[in-house]
Amino acid sequence: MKDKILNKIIDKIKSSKSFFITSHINGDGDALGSELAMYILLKKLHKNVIVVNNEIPAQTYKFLPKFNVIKNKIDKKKFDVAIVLDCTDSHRAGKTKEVIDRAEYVINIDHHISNSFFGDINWVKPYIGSTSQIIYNLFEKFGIMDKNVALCLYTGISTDTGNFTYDNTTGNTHKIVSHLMEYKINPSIVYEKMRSTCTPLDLAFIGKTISSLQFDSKGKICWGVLANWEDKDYDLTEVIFSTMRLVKDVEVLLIFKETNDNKVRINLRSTLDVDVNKVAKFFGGGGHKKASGVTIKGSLKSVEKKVIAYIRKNTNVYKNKKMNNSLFKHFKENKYEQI
Ligand SMILES: [Mn+2]
Repeated sequence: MKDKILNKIIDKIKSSKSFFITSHINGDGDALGSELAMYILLKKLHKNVIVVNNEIPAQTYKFLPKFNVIKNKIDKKKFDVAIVLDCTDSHRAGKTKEVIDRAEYVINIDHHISNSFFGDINWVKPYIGSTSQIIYNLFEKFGIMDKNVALCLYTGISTDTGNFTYDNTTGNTHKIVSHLMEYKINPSIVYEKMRSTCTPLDLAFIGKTISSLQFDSKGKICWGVLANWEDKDYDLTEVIFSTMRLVKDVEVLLIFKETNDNKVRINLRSTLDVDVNKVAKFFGGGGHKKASGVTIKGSLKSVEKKVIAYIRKNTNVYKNKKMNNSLFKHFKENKYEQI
């Protein structure tokens, strides 16, 4: 099955001339890494190819080879093929959706369980940790690999596996990474580039967010609110999540962000068994079992209440009877609000 789809994609690439590559809004390491690897592949095959995203990516990623080819200007041209990477739905691509819709043929390559199969061909593998890991097979088939491609794919895989710590990290992930490492990737440089991104002001902002975190009375759900988050030129969501993850026994993590149009953007993470994709889906969003997102209309307070109540009632967050008593006691003594 896998080879059938893969071979169809290879045939389509071989027989087409012009390509448009895009991904989801606010591209992360996997989105950008897989886009740039694909760009390099198509260039090597002497194709006409451009990469356009909803916005110019965060400067954090400028260490990626060919970073500057990523533009955010919509081209009126019609392309033979649009390759959409790491994107659950063409709407998630933001303003590049119109170019996808115009393309003669759409190749959708993704690993989100909530993918809507919007392509003419859909190479969707929800059980693989990253889009970069999926497309590695394409490079294998073409027999094309070099240091630049390896760095792009490594960055994508490393990003979406939480530096090889999430449970989507498999033996196969390590096998692929072992091959990529032959191209002299320096993991500590990639890690530092991705991690050390904050300014002192960002740190103050993170501190403020962390000090106002809230917990449910059993200490299983932890959530925070990002104020004025749209003013930041770098998305601090993952940095804040990684700090929230330090709290013992917490199973569901949420970050609420107010948008200017009376909507609230919510990012959800799960550390154990709770399926946050189902939660996001209920409210009209989606993603993965352990990482998902949704935007809901309404005020921050009402959305917060609705979503937390839904998680408490409709997920297995309290299945594990062991309560987080130590945490509860600790926070009771402090200023943390309980509900
Ligand atoms: Mn991804």
